Amino acid sequence: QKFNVAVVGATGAVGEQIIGLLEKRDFPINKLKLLSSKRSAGSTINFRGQDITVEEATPESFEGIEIALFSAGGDVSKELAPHAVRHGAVCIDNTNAFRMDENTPLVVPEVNKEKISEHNGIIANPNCSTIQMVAALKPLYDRYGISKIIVSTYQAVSGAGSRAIDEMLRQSKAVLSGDEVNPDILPVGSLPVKHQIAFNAIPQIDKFQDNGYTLEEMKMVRETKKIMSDDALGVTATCVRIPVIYGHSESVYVELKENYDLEEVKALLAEAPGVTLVDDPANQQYPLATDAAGKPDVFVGRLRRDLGNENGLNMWIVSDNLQKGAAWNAVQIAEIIASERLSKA
Ligand code: 11C
Repeated sequence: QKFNVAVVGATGAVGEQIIGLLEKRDFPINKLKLLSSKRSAGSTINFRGQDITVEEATPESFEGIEIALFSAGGDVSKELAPHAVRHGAVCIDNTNAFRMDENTPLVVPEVNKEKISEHNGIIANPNCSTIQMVAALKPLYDRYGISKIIVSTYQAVSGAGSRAIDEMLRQSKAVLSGDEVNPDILPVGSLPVKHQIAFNAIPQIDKFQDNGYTLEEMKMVRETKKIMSDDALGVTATCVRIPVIYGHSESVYVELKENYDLEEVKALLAEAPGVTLVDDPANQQYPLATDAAGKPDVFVGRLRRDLGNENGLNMWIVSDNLQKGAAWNAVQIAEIIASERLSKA
């Protein structure tokens, strides 16, 4: 059996990676429909040697579609995912639109793939900075329990889209040649104040909420509790944009519920699915965004015990935000749905 698949947001940074992964993974596709906004429709994208014309996404685009992968922004998902469901498709949504909806599973396959079967037509893909953190922490959560997570992120500009990448490169050249920088996109395109990203670190990703945290920080708090199915789990986040193109890095402090053996922690992480341990300080080996870029794994290193709390553990977690943080997690979910359907067929 092969599936009729739609990719909504096909011309965007994440959509491009989804299409590349569907091809690379040899996903069982009967017909691939590539959808976008009216503005981007009409271009062609090559898939398995054939040029496919990108069409404007409308409520009727989903007729006959069985699996729809959305990454065209929350408003598009809110408007069109219900139509895709009406036409019988299962939607895997990469936006914030349905993540905290209690009828929508929020899934990282390494953590809670059993939730996929509880869907009502939509499965939400978490935020990139959350995905890589929970994938790395899951084996420790299962073995020791976790009471508190304190995370600071160092996030790549590609998280804010391809225009933010262009802005960072343009500003870098401008600084080096002594020209005006003229910030235009970051930290948040729709807000009036902009800041320089080149040679800088901006402690704001997305809009501020009434509680003083940004939306990105609150996504990490809420999504982590939902994915781990643990409302009592303490999470506090500070999210920072840095001038890196691909790959979010995270400094994570976790307080485990019991004392641990550091060598056992390393062994657990070395065996964890989707996780690669890179932790060899004597040889200056630790995860780097430049090494993670383009790869599906979550890389973990700099493991060390807190000096004051024997249950405290510090670590450094890096992953390509467009791969495991977005496209790969979504395609993994699609693969699980496809294999379940195939096993029932
Ligand atoms: C960033 N994490 O790096 C954001 C991008 O909710 O899926 C992903 C936004 C989301 O700017």
